[in-house]
Amino acid sequence: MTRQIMHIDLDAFFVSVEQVLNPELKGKPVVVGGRPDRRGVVAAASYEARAFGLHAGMPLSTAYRLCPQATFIEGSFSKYRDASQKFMAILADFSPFLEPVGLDESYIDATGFESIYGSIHQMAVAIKQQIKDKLGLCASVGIASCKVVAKVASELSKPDGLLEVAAGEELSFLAPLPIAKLPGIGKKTERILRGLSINTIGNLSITPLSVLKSHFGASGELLHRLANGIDDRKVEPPGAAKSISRETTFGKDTKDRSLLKATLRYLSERVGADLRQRSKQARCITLKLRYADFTTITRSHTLRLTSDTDQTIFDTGEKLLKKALLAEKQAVRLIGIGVSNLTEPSKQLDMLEPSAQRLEQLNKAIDRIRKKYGFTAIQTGRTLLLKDIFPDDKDGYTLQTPSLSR
Ligand code: DCP
Ligand code: CA
Repeated sequence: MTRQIMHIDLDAFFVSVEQVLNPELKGKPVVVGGRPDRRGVVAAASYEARAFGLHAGMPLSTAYRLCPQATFIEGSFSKYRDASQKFMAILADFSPFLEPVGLDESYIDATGFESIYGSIHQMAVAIKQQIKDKLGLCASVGIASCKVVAKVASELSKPDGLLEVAAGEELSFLAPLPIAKLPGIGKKTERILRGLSINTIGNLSITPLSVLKSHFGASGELLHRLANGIDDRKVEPPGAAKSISRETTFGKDTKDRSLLKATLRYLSERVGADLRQRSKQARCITLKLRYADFTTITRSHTLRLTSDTDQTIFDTGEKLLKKALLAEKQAVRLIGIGVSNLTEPSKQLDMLEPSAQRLEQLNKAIDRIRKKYGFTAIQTGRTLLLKDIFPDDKDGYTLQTPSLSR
C-alpha cells in the first residue's frame, strides 16, 4: 500500500514569531541572531532579507553589510519554544501519527486519512489554515509516498507552499534538483560529489553504488537509495506518550444525556486500558466537546492523587460533562476524553485504602478478561446502551472516527 507522508515546516520560524509579536516588522527584512555589531551569526532571516543574500549561519557583520536597513533582533528562545509547542499541538489534533523534528518541523503519516478529510491535499490545506488562524504563522507542506521526498517537496514549495508528489513520480521530481537539496548532503559531501561531476540528484541516482561506497562507505548506500526516492523509514511518534485520548463524532448531533454518558464511559475505558497497558498513571483529565456549530471546548480537572482506573477517568469526565451541558444548550457533535500529566505508578496514600486497592484489582481483572475475550466481553451497565447503536466486534465498538477511537 502506498503511504501518504506529510512534511510540515514553518517558514522563517524565529523571524515569523517576532513578526507576529510586532506586526510592524511584517513584509520587511528582519534578522534574528543579535545586533549587527556583535559577534555571532544569523539564526533566521525573513524572506525579504533573503532577497539580499542573507541566510542562516551567515556572520551578522556580513548580513549588515549586505542589508543595513534590516531590523536585527536578539530573539528569545522561550517565545520560540512556546510557539513550537502550540504548532505541534495543532498537528496532534489532526493525527496521532506525528514525528516532530526540531522546533518547527514535523512528519505526519497521513495514510488512510483521505476518508476523514476528503483528500490528503485538503488535510494539508486545513492544517495550514489552522496554523495561520491560531498562530499567525505560515507553514509549507510537502506530501509524498516517503519522508525524503515529502521533505524536499516542502522545502521546494516555500514560502507558504503546498506541493504534492504523486506516487511513481518520486524520481522524476528529484532528478533535476541540485544535490544540495537532498537531506543529509552537507557541504563536504557536496564538494566530493561535485568533484565527481555529480551535480544533480538525477546524476547521483544513476551513479553506481560501488562508486558511492568507495567514497562514503556505508552511507553511500543510503545516498543511493534517497537519490532514487526510496525511503522506507517510518514516521515514529516520540517514545513516551505525553497524553492519551479517545474521541468520537456522533452520527447525528445529540443532546441525549444517557448516550453522551455511555459514550464517555466507553471512551474512558479505552483510555484507561491504554494507560494501564503503558504502566502509567495520570494526574490531569480533560473532556472535549464539539457542539453542533463546531465550537470546540476542553475542560480539565487535576486529580489530587494520580490514577489509572476507568472509574476515576469516567467520574471526572462525567462531572466536567455535567457542568458543560449546564452552560451550553446546543447539541453535541463530538465527545472526547483524555489524560495527561502522566507519571510512573507509585505507591500512594490512597493505596492504603481497601476500596482503592479493590478498584485497582478490578481494573486488572477486566484488562485480563478483555485481552483474552475482546474489549466488549465485559461491559459496564452504562456502555451496554451503545450495543444498540454501534456495531461491535472483538476489538470494541466501531465508532464514527475509527482512527481516533481505538
Ligand atoms: N536556526 C538557527 N540556526 C541555524 C538554522 C536555524 O538558529 N543555522 C533556527 C532559526 C530558524 C529555525 O531554527 O527560524 C528553523 O530553521 P529552518 O532551517 O527551518 O529555517 P527557517 O524556519 O528560518 O526558514 P525556512 O522558511 O527556510 O524553513
Ligand atoms: Ca522552517
